[in-house]
Amino acid sequence: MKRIMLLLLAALFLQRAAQAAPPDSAMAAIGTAFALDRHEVTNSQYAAFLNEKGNQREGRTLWLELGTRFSLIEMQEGRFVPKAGFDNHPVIEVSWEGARAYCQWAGKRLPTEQEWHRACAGTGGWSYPWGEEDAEGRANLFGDKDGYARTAPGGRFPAGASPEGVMDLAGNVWEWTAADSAAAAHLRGGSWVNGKSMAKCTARAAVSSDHSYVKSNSLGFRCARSLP
Ligand SMILES: [Ca+2]
Repeated sequence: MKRIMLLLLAALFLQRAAQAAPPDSAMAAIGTAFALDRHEVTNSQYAAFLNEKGNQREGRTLWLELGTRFSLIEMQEGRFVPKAGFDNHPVIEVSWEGARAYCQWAGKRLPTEQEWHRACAGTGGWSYPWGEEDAEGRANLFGDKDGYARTAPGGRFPAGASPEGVMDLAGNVWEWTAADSAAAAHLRGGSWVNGKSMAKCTARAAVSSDHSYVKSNSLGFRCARSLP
């Protein structure tokens, strides 16, 4: 009897441990040094963060710009909620500070530019996450020929995955990377506003630059974590 009780307790413990385990399946190990989110951070994930921390003003702006005609998160009865149908689309209109704060809240951090590039170009120095083939059908880029006039839900372009299974590195939204300050931060990967040249692993942009192709409605982020 005692032995059965112990077995039941052990089973319960294992079940609880499985439930409480961090969602590491949502991250891909890149070599042995770090792991990267498989997907860009979504509106529903960012709304959950804002509901816990509030939309703080840091630097020149709020973490999330609300109320523009592009924003995909809105306030409903005092809570942050993704607009209908946009739960799994990447968050946009997010400041560098807002991206950094989210990753910290999630127990992660922004990837460095070097890490982002390694995840995109692999060990072979590829032009795109999938290699050298044309971007058509592999990324959400400019125009609606790819099926999406603006952002796409994460993971809709499996042919565009990196060897380690990271999705949408090229296109969908530009992705913030780590820096000493917002002014020094760069974005990688291009977006639904851009053509394929901006989706190359080597392409980079900054909002402070003269390039008009970087707009807040086309930028988001994903998080990284160092591996022990
Ligand atoms: Ca992207």
